[in-house]
Amino acid sequence: ALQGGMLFPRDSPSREVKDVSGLWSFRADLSDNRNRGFEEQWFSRPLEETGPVIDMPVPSSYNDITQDAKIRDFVGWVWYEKEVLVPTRWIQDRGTRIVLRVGSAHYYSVLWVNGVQMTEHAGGHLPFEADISSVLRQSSGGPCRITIAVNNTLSLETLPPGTIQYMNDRTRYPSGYFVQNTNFDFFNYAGIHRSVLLYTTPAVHIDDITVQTTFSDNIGLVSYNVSVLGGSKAAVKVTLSAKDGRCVASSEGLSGVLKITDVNLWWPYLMHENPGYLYSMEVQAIAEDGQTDIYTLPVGVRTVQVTRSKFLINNKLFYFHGVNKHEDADIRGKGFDWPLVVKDFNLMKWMGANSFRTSHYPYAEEILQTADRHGIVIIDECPGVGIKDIRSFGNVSLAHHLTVMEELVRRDKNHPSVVMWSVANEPASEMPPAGLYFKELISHTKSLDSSRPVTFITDSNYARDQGAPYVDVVCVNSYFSWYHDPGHTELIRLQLSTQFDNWHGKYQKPIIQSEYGADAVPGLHSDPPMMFTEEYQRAVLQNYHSVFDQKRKEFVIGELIWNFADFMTAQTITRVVGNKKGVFTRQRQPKAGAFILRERYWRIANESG
Ligand code: GCB
Repeated sequence: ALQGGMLFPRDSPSREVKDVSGLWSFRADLSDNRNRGFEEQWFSRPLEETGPVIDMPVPSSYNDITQDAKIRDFVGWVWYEKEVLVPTRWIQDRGTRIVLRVGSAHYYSVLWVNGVQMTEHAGGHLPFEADISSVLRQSSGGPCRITIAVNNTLSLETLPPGTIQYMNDRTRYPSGYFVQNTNFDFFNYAGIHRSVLLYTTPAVHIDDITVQTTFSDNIGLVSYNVSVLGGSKAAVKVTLSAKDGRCVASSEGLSGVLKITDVNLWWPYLMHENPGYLYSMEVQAIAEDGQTDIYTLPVGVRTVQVTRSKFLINNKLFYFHGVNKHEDADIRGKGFDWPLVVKDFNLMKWMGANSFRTSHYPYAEEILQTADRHGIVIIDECPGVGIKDIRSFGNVSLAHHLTVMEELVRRDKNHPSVVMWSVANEPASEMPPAGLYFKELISHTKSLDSSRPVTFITDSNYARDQGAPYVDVVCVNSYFSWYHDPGHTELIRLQLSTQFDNWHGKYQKPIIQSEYGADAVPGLHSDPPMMFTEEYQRAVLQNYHSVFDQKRKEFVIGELIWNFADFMTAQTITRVVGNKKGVFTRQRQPKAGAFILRERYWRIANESG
């Protein structure tokens, strides 16, 4: 099990946050063995003393920042460095803990401060941090030189998995030539993708908070658990305030239940005139010497329930009409960017989308916080995409997958917007080892969080899928008239009805169409429709929709378009400068399909409202 919590760093009367993102020094290790940086210990001195450096913005993928294809397509270690100034009072006050936190870096990271290794982390989409107080105090107010080496190589033991293939035919490839293979189509953007923060806490500090909520009639119940580190005898006080600042409940002790009369529930938008309602839960940990740590967590009170044919939020029917996304945009790649986040939420609301799946990896915490506030529902997916090789079902891979789920639940457990966990996308779930693999993975996830349903997304045949017995909701991807029977939109209705009846007949579980769609190169037109035109994408959508409309009266509980926006992919003969299945372009302009969805989603919202 993991050590410690991973609370999102927030300012408070006892805590300070300093964002050290911005321009960093950067070098890709292009040496033949890809290992010169470690051999020459580039972390031990300022990076510019060991060779040439370039400017690299953080957060951002490094791939599209330069004009150099070698950097765009680089596989191996890249080195980031920044020297920052730490306030003297942080250093002088020995009761202050100073923590360095990386929101995410893809994929494997090693972190040094002033040449001393602080931590390493495997996984490109979840945060990691280190207490750097003592290293900083040793250099007594001197500089704080942060070095982060990041390696984007994917192997059978990483999530997502990949393989490195050495090309040994010397008539076609130079010696040492290799390529990175993956079983997913999105570009393997790399670098420091989210903010790097320094933050402080008192020595005795709130390490983690877990809340679970329910209600009965007008009474809301928030059960909480707090863990405090750095001193065993701290007293804990908890107060819950409404939006107007009025205290509605309070409690003492490391765990307890807060009772709210006349509770304002957290509702998805389109279901309530006051959606995304959040209380503020202020936790105080008071050490024996009187030093107090304060952390305030937003809390939404809501319930989630799955029946044989329905999905309920606060005991009301919830139908997912939403999108699959990617963290992807021009220039910055997968780097966090507020303008992009706010634009995407505005577009989702414009089209009446009430939900999205974080395909195919955990998104930035700021995105989940935005969804909490706006009342947009999330299926939170771990980076288990492209598990196709039978070796990826081995024990080492499973152990890592369990750890990643622990990290994901630890980070996202308190978000009311998150209503379901997805442990994987399109694994080879018909392979014999998949049964045991998904049984363990899903039961482990449920042991970490008993309050949310768990699923994985399948594209296997219903009769052969080994993982579906363990999911709460069956999520199916299909691309009728695209990867199967290309051009034949007239087959969609028959094939889709059969797909739904097969799955529901076998499992008696509710079903989400978790992907469907077609590529449309914006501006390409034809009537009658042909593949890759906007008209074709529209026709595929309309055919799918007519079947959704029949089946949502029965057991289909959601539809998520693939994809919200066009996104970059590896270069292959099936992709034209990226995947064009977006209903928006990569620059977030609508194609014809976006207007179809907008009409439809608002119509569905108005029916049920
Ligand atoms: C899928 C994958 C998704 C791809 C999509 C496509 O099934 O889950 O990651 O981008 O198909 O367009 O091929």
